Amino acid sequence: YKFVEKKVGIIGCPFNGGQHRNIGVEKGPKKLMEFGLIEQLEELEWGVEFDGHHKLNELRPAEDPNIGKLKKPLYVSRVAETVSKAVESHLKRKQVALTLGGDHSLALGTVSGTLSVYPDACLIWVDAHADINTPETTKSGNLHGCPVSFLLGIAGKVPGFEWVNKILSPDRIAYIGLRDVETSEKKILKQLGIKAFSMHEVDKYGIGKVVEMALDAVNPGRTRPIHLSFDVDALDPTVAPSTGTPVRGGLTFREGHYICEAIHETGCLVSVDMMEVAVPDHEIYPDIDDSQVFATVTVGLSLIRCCLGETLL
Ligand code: HAR
Ligand code: MN
Ligand code: MN
Ligand code: MN
Repeated sequence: YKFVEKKVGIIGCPFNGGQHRNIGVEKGPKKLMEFGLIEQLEELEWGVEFDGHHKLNELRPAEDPNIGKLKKPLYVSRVAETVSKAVESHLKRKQVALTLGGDHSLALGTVSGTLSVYPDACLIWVDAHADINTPETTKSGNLHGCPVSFLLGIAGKVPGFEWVNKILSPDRIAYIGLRDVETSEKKILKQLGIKAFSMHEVDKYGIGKVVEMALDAVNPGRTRPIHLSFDVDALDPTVAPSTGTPVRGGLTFREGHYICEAIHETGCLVSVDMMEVAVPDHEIYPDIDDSQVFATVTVGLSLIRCCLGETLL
């Protein structure tokens, strides 16, 4: 490991304020832990630190009016700031920071925290979505569709978000798995020349070549720390059905795992997000059954294990 000791700090983030569905994305972290994450990482010989799930509900302001289209801006901002400090504290102690979500607006915090300890870090964003809408371009107003614009410093001034000051250069981010990108987002990706490997490129080159090209783009000498932000909806819905915004035509089980294995092999991984794992109520989402929740939680766990060195042989 180029930057950390073999220790991991788990940051549980039961949060759904960056999106509007009542699908239980705030219940993902607890489920991931209940399914034995600590034991699994100890089995891989990691020292594990877990301080309990963060009580993010308590950060919800009494009043939180929309800012333009943005929904719950103050809540999301406060939560992300708290999470950034948690990530920062684990990284400063030479641990890998492993953040469990929760909706993907949390990554505004996790990546900011990573950049504050490792200013030269690069970001691999694995997702069906680009999450790069700005406060101006977002149609939904959901902040889980916007974190990357804040991280790149193209979101403009938004009250409450003044703390976001660690700016990621556009040549330090690469996407893998995209297939549901809005026109507004495509324009931003093009304008900034951001390396993005959609499912089209995965089909064309294969996942091995795609990961190599992504790493060559953002981390050519494999000398920079890597933050991996993995949105479980990057996987095909047949593999990870229990998530807020499933999009068909996604990564296979093995493609998802390959990404994690290859990033582990660089020795550069310092921070990992596993986001958007949902645990819905049967009454509200009768179409998602226990076996689908089981599949999604267990694939989340096995992706995490691969990030931390689990191999097939
Ligand atoms: N692009 C849409 C929006 O901005 C939906 C993106 C959010 N979905 C996610 N994030 N799960 O990856 O609202
Ligand atoms: Mn901690
Ligand atoms: Mn996402
Ligand atoms: Mn997504």
